[in-house]
Amino acid sequence: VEASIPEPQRAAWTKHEFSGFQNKEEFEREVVRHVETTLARSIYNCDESAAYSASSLAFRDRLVQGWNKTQQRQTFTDSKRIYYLSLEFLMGRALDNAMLNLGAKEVAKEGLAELGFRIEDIVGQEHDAALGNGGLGRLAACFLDSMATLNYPAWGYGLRYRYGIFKQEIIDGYQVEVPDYWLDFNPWEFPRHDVTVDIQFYGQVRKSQDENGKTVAIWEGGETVTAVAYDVPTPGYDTPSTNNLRLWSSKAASGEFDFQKFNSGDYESSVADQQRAETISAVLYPNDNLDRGKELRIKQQYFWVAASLYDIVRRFKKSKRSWNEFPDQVAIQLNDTHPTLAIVELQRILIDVEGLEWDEAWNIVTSTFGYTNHTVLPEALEKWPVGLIQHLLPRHLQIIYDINLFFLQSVEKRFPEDRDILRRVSIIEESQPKMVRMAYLAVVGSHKVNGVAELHSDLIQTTIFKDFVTIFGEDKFTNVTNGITPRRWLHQANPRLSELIASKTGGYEFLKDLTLLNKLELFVDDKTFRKEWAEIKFANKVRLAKYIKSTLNVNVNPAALFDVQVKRIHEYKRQQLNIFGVIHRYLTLKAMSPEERKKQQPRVSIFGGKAAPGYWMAKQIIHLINNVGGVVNQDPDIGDLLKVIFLEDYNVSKAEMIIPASDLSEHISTAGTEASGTSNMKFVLNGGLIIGTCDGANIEITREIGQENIFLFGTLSEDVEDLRHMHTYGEHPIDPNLAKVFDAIQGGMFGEPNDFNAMISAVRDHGDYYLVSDDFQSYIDTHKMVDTEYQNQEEWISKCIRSVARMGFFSSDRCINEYAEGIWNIEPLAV
Ligand code: GLS
Repeated sequence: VEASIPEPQRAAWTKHEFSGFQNKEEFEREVVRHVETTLARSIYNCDESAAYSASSLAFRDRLVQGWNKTQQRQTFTDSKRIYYLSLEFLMGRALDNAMLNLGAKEVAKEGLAELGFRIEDIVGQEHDAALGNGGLGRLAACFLDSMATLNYPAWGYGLRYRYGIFKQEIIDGYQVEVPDYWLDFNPWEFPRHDVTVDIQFYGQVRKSQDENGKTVAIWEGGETVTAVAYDVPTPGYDTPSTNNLRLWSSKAASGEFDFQKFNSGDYESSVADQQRAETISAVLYPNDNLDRGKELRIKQQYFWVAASLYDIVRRFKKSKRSWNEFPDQVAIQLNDTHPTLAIVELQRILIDVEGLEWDEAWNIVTSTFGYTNHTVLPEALEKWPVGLIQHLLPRHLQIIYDINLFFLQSVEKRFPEDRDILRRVSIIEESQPKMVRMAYLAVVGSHKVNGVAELHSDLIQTTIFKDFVTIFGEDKFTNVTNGITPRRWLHQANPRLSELIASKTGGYEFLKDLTLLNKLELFVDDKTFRKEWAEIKFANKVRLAKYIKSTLNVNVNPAALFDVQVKRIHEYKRQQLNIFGVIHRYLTLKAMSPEERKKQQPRVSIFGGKAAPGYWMAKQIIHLINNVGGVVNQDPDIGDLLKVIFLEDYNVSKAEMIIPASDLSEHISTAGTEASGTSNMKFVLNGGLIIGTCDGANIEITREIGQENIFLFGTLSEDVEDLRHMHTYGEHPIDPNLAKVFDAIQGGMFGEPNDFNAMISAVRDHGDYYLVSDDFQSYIDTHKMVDTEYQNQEEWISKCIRSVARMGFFSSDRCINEYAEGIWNIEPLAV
């Protein structure tokens, strides 16, 4: 690799080895320097926000050193890299994470204290980087943390949305969406105005002959938009490795800003061009597990994958290797089908730009990509109208047709007797209008396809991809059960618990090898240990109770059982089941005598989560929860026995506060619908128990921690189809307890009687697709068991400790190692 500084001058550079800060004094000096120079403030006007900015800049300086070294090491060793393509990265806050990963939080805490600030207040100044909807985006963020921690040469590629996921306000019980403009001041990104790629849209394809007489396709005309790189350093824990997350921002291509128009006074339309280009990366689509098929969305997808591939190919070409080495140097993981066009784009680059033959190119392509499926919900599976792709990406549509043709030919040859198989597996769905099935394209164009939990990986192989298993064989399909980073989800979110665990397991090694948690089993019977454990849980609950008081002005008793369901609001996740259960509890308490009530276990039911703005039913669920809270929380008969709380604007940093405060959390999706779930892992890791269905990763959590430590209930996934069939064609009497709940709602107990008719009808009259009635009785019975078991605190805490001790498997480090070995074929870089 060539250095841009000639040999004789390099000594002048290297003598200035910059070390950042090593101790409290140096940290303070850096903060003061940034306040007084970078921010142009002083001792007279340094508020918490300025102290946050300066602290971040001080840490950023340190990150950059590791980052530079990591990038240089990757370039020099020229080892294989993994590129993780994800439309979502739900990063949360960066400062706290940087402090912990760099092992300098104590230094910062003391330094800030001397400068007159509390570290919690400074960390709390930061705006979440919320470039994601839910689990899928947060998984990508956990993966970045693990890839850096394990020293894998990895890059993330995404979009730099100007607006992340909206902020949720609750007004009169209804969700209202407010735009999240988060880029005011973001010290964690580096604009690379010199790293740009021009991306083409629309236009036509013309056939031509090259100098050897070979027919080639020329894609010309249309419009060009420029992608500008913004780099975000992502540090590993306890390692100098700092990887890069490259986010693309769109702007009008140079020359697009039409000076002709500008000078002739047509200022507005020239600005309009500019704005149209910028629209591409303007906003994150706020849907989770739902595909809306909007044109701008596929423009985002192509813009991002084309820029990323250009970058990847450019980096590969610097090594001057031959093309057949591409898959030895490059692994690309598709986080869901959103980046599937990358398959087509790489094929296009190889045949149209680099002049490779189709078969050689296609071999390279399929050896390079891996595809992770994150859902089997039909409404989430992406399909794009052929006409739209024809218009937007005419050359890509031709290539998709060719990929499909060759694929179907090979299928026909192998299964000549199955006349229907071609229709079933065709990448083009012969519907009106014709559609491109992105998941099929992703399967055909990848060498490995994985689901995200065992049940889910089995399901994709027996349902949506069944024919493809027959065609490609079982080896192509695999499972990698999701994981979470213990750095953020234990050490950062729950520092006292982390410290207690460290004191018993031999230091903080468990943060790098989570299986070391198993040493905690030795202390389950240790009374003082249990007491400390319980004190920490209580303190976390007190903190959440204070937050509830300050934001909602509701008093909740921290000694009550905190029962939490925080996640996106979705019918399949069944927050409606939860709130119906809460209403049932309320009705039961109301019917009791005061003496009987005294014997009941006090509870706080806590909800949080956003509904997609266009998802009307999900918004109704939020409304009902708030209405129930409005009635129950005021009821003097009930007092502390039951409180119902809806926490506004659930996001990553709120999760860090809520999860450590939970006694019981709800993971109650209809069996077979939640691909994995990852908050289930976070809650257990923080010493809470879970109530859940046999779905997603709940099943593996049960296997690891023991079924005596989890409250399972409800229909099994293998029985779901039959029940649905019965609902549609047979008898479907509503559960009698649930019927009473419906009567209470429709009798006006929780506001306008008719407001919730649709929610009730979905269960009573429209086939109860999510099996709310079928599972209701076992759900409330299981909650009764929870109440009884919670009364025996000693036993409850023992269960929590045992569960934590057995959670080692769910580290995202394990998960990334599985991807690296089984899919990417990549090794860590020695540090
Ligand atoms: C999701 C699934 O719904 C979750 O169950 C899963 O944990 C997550 C990460 O694999 O992916 N799929 C999706 O579209 N959104 C998700 O959160």
